Amino acid sequence: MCINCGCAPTEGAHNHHHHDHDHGARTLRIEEDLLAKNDRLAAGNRAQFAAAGVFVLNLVSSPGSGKTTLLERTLRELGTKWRFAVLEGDQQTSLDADRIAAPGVPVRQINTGAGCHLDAHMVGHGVENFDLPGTDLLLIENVGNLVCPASFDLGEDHKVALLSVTEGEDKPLKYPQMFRAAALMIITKTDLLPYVDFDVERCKAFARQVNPKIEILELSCRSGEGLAEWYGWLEEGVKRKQEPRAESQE
Ligand SMILES: Nc1nc2c(ncn2[C@@H]2O[C@H](COP(=O)(O)OP(=O)(O)O)[C@@H](O)[C@H]2O)c(=O)[nH]1
Ligand SMILES: [Mg+2]
Repeated sequence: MCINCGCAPTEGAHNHHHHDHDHGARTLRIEEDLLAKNDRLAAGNRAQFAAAGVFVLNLVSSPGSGKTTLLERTLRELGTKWRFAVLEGDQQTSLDADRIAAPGVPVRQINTGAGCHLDAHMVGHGVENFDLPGTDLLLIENVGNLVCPASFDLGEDHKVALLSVTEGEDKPLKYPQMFRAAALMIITKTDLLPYVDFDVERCKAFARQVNPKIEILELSCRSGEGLAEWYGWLEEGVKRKQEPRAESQE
């Protein structure tokens, strides 16, 4: 377990000062226990979401990449088409949950305190008061952090990694675990491209280098460019998730 943040890094990470081998072995065991427990709880969440036919996304990025802005815009434009629910993760404050407050959309804030990621246990409790069978899409905004949330399965269908053009195109290479864990990378704030040295094609190539299967969208919540493709991606996911239920109801 990482002594600094209390979370469990994986492969290759963890070059802290474990000169003592026994201590290292014990640390590894605790990490495995922690992740195994999280995976069990995540499987429970996933079963619950599948039974309810809810499409669940776990939005991950560094702080400020535009997660809340994208949620706000999506709810504003699709909030009458589908039934949404939102979980907002942050260390402190309910600022993001307050921003999200949209008529008829249940929003729940989860404060992690010193914790740098959401885990399956928090999400399981977070959705307790949601009407899941009456929900099409559950959007989870994770704590802003490109490292730790990669290791924690919440029971989501997909992790979606946002990367804004002000962050540099090398981030998929620097934080490969996150981009490997994500099904979709969204390059955000494309309206700012004229002002920054961000090479979109290189960024895409880096992302595909660490995850050949990753899907990629580019959008701007300011100009609206690319939002239609994002909505299309969401729609496909919702339909796919609801198909098995629609068939069994025939
Ligand atoms: N220019 C521009 N700014 C954006 C865009 N999306 C978000 N922002 C700004 O980026 C900052 C951080 O956004 P926020 O949604 O809070 O990021 P989060 O920390 O990932 O939730 C805010 O000042 C937003 O207004 C965009 O598409 N274009
Ligand atoms: Mg936010």
